[in-house]
Amino acid sequence: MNNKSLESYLETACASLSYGEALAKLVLAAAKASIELAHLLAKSNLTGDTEKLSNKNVQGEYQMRLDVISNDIFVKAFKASNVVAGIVSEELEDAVIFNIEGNQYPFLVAFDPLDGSSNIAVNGIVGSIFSILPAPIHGAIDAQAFLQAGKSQLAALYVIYGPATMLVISIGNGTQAFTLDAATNTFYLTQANINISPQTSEFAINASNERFWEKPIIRYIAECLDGKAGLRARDFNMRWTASMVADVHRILMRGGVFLYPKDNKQPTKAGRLRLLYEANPMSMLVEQAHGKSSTGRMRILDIQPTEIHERVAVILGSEQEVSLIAQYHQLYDQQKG
Ligand code: AFP
Repeated sequence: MNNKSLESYLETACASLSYGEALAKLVLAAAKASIELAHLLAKSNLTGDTEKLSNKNVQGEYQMRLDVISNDIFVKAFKASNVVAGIVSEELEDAVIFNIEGNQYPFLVAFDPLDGSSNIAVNGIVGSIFSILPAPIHGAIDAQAFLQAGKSQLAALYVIYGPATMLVISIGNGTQAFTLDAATNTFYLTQANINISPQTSEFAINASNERFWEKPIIRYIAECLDGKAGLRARDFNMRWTASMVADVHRILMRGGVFLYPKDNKQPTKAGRLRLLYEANPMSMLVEQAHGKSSTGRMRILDIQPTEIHERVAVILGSEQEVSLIAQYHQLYDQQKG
């Protein structure tokens, strides 16, 4: 294997960062924990771990047993790393602060331990998503410390558990993809400095929600569906995997646009996806790969969060498509006055 390993990439890439050594330690801890989870996922049909539990998480969604198992694996890994002051997890109602008295650890981690877990029972693709934020040094910390705009992230990464287990990361100098060699439990660099094509003919959206969408989204999707005969003068393809990690990974690999817009199915919710541990890390990875990420009305990484499980509309991917969709929102809002 002549590809660079994750360890050796981090050694070089983090060398110039004041927090570089601690960041490398944290990323390797997350990588090691994800390998443990990958092995559990591979045998979950045999161990009966694919079952849905009777209890609901803070999101009001029924938990899968593997949601709980994966959360425990990562919480344990972050606590043991001794560089994480606290965590926010999709599966836990409150933030967990590891050292209540004066903090001396550099990072906060917000994560979704098992994204797309509804795919588990059908052997579909799932992933884990991590957002790494600076922790306030000294002084006690609480959940308020996590309420930082996404542009403050020091790093973002996800692991996708597919035919290959891959780890995709940005520490602010582009987006890199690593592939796991299961024989040696080592991640190797396979796609360096990913560049999302600015134009695409592929969109990802849960089309069953169409009747709940706002008009700019209805307009954009209708024009894609009109194909060659319509305004876009080309045919479009559609994909939807019900796992944000899988859809974003495809977009990083071959372009495309992912939309989970605000819809009127639950008008009080700003969107379905969570800002801190889904939208923000994915937005950093996409922007670092020269893509764009917006709510349709503003850049996601500029949003100032107000609570740790806040939801947001997400439109991300190929720059020209995201810009066009934002333009449709602007025109719609102007017409609405
Ligand atoms: P689960 O983790 O509950 O399966 O939800 C996955 C997700 O948060 C995100 O990964 C998908 O893009 C989106 O929800 C799928 O939503 P739909 O169920 O409406 O397709």
